[in-house]
Amino acid sequence: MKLLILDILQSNKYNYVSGEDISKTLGVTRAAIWKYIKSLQEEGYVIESSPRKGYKLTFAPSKLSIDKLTSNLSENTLVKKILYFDTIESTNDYCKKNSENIQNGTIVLTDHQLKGRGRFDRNWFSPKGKGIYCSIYLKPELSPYEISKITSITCAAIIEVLHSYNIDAKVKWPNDIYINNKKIGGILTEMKGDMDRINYLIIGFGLNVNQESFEFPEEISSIATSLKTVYNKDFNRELLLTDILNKLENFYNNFSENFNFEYPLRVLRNNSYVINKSVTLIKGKELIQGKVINLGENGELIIERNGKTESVFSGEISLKINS
Ligand code: BT5
Repeated sequence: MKLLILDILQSNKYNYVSGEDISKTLGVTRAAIWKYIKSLQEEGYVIESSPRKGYKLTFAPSKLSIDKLTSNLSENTLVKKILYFDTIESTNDYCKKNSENIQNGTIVLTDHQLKGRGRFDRNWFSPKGKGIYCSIYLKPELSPYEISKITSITCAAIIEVLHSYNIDAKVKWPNDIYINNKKIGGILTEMKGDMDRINYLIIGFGLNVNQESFEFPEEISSIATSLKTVYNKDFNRELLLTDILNKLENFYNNFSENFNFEYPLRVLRNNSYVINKSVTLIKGKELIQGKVINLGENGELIIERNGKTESVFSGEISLKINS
């Protein structure tokens, strides 16, 4: 029923359709129509309602074109299968819950996450049709100790792609992508394994693409941004995602086959948002203050504290830049 109502509104785009007409056409009560309209609004459709004129659709969230992505990525050796959902709780959670049944190289994509997650179970705001929400499920022959490098490689791939669009993006160690001092993306790498073997790996990343600044919820409105907010135009999500997955393929294969981490590390060092800054590292209840000197050979943070240098590995640590 909801889709039938949407169909009527879409074919009358920019014009009002009265509730009575919809009700007659579909044989449902006007109260029921109102309920479906509310549900469409919650999904990101902007529908104006007027007691006298009825309903008018003014904005429909765009949908990722999976056909386009499938053909764009046909040569990508990392992408063996694409699963797409209009709406899902979390693409990373989907991979986890179905880890026994999905094949190595499955990419899970969605237009909308209801429970998008960051590190430490923090929330990832994922409005419909506006961002990139992607998880890659892999079964690599890598040691679990390499996992933080996978996050670094993914950050570096996203940074290089954004630079190719002339976008000056930076990495806030260990997993945040920043533009203009605000967060535009984040990476959540998760794995299951034992001491010396990874059973599976999930590389999840989220990127704010076409959100307007006023669409961010209040709690992140001062720290979050999107490409549209900065550049005042819509970006093609399929092209951006294709470029990221192709760059990631290149960095990932070089790393998993030849252990080549040097190039991504150089990208991270050259585009760090934290080097030379004074920071507070938060590890549970412990706060560590220091100045970031560099990134080490394995992508770890090298800080100076009380006149000494220390290495900090990402693990359970959050980083705050001191003002
Ligand atoms: C991250 O966590 O930045 C990793 C985000 C990964 C999201 C992807 S989307 C596809 C895949 N499936 C998932 O369920 N997740 C992954 P963290 O460093 O913990 O940052 C989380 C913090 O960023 C939150 O506490 C907010 O302060 C802020 N935040 C939330 N949503 C945001 C957004 N859309 N843009 C910018 N900042 C946001």
